[in-house]
Amino acid sequence: MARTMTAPSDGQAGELDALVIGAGFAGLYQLLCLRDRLGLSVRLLEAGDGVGGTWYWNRYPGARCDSESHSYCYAFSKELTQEWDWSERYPGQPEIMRYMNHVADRFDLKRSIRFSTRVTAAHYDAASNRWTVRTERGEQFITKFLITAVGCLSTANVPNIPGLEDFAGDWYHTGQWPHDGVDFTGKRVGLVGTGSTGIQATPVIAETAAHLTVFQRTANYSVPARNAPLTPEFKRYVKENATQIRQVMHGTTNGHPFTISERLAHEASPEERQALYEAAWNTGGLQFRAVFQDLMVDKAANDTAADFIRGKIRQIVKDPVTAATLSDIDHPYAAKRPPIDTNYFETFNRDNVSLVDVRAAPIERITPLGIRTGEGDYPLDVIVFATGFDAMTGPMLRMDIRGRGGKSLAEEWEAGPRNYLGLQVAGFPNLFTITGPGSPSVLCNMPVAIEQHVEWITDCIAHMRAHGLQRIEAKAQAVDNWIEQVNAAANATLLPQATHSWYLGANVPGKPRVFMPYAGGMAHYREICVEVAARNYEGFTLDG
Ligand code: N01
Repeated sequence: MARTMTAPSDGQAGELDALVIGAGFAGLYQLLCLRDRLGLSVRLLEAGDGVGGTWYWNRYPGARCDSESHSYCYAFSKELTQEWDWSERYPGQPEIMRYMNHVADRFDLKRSIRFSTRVTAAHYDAASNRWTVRTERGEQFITKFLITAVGCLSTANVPNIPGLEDFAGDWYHTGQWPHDGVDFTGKRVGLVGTGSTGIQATPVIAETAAHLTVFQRTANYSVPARNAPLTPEFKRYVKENATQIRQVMHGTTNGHPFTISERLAHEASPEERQALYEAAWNTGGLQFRAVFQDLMVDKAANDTAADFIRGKIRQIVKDPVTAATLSDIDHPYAAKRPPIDTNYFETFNRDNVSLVDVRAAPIERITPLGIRTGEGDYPLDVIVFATGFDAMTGPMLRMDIRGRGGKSLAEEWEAGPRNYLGLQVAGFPNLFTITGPGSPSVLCNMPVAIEQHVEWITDCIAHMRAHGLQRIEAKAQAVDNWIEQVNAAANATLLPQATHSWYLGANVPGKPRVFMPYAGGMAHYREICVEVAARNYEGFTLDG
């Protein structure tokens, strides 16, 4: 029989004011805001045995963030910004974990977190206006507000390739990496997938594996990251200019600490364009996408960037067949999430690395000895699946969430996610979804998107308490209007042209093809959210 856990944080008796699911960037800050700023009784439930969210699970070789360190962190606390020093331009997974543990300890958050506790179900009861949340351990929590901070990329997508169960070697998904690491020394390793993860892992695995075979289905663009230790001058600059840096991040489309050029690609001569791309290539990182204003909206402009990168791949990779396969890219640059790398293309010049084109000859099955494609057998000791995630909706739908009248979220989202502002689903009162589909989320530097959502939710709950309001629920009409805006924003860009992208759910067989994140830009989205709140939470029903 299920045990009812009604003791909330800090040992007080009774039901919870709020329950938060997930101890990544979003959950930790939401806990802090609700517990310490609003004084609510809050409990956070986390499946892992530590904080970190996506970084707790993604410990694969080369795991590192693509956002620059000084922008991939919280901005809400001046003291925190001043006391923390990042060591490299991009933070590696272990350093991000140190940071998140530092935050959790500094703000005394762990006492309100229950680790190793996976939420399996959350059901709403209209009569009591309460959510009952159940866990895999058989516990039950009652809460007024339920906030999911489950991340966008936390449900591993292991492809359903026949024969995997018979494989005699070891296999791993990068998003569920063993905490004590994997030793590739002397092993024949096969890596499936060439998204951001595969592109980060390839050079590192190649250093120790006897042989690494990369199985590529879709060729991908990548720009050098140019990671390096941060200089004392840069660290000082970050601390002295924290406010200005934050203003830049808040003013841009993607929440990064650099601005997007106002020039259009065709305004520059071919020589000038080449020089600008060359400079951006040398600078490295996601700034490459910001060289011209129209790279994400005008195919002809995008082609100029795409051709430049294809040319670089052909220059770097010595074997012409491998170079042709790596540069045969079928979608606009950055229409899929653009990876950045450290020696990815260079790695294919190593004697112990080879590329297999599984678009030309698809993987047929996994045999006890390795991977079989339409062209032959590849004997392997280890298979690494860098095959991504059931993104955005997956983490929500693997819980049995039921709103008014017992309607499940799975039913509500059968044809794709539907909500208002990415924050609330009609029929699911008092449930907030941090960085849910329909919000900028994965198109933005995540901590920026997360802080905006957490603060909006906190202000909303504070408003409700100040006005004696008990329930908030998105109106169906507001959802319809918002979905139209989400679709219009995506269609105004080149993003939907990458038809196999996980932004569209296309990487998971059977998943509805709906462009999930809001592509209208973080700065614009923030304004919309501010206006909605200022208009007395327009589009929501609030009642006592
Ligand atoms: O996953 P992906 P990811 N047979 O979905 C291939 C974030 N991230 O883990 O394109 C063969 O992008 C698939 O092929 P195709 C970032 O937002 C951030 O790399 O579907 N291949 C593709 O090549 C990123 O976008 C950081 O044809 C199969 C690959 O697997 C997101 O996570 C670092 C296959 C999957 O690429 C996901 O990236 C790393 C099959 N059956 C990741 N199934 C940061 O720095 C799939 N593939 C913050």
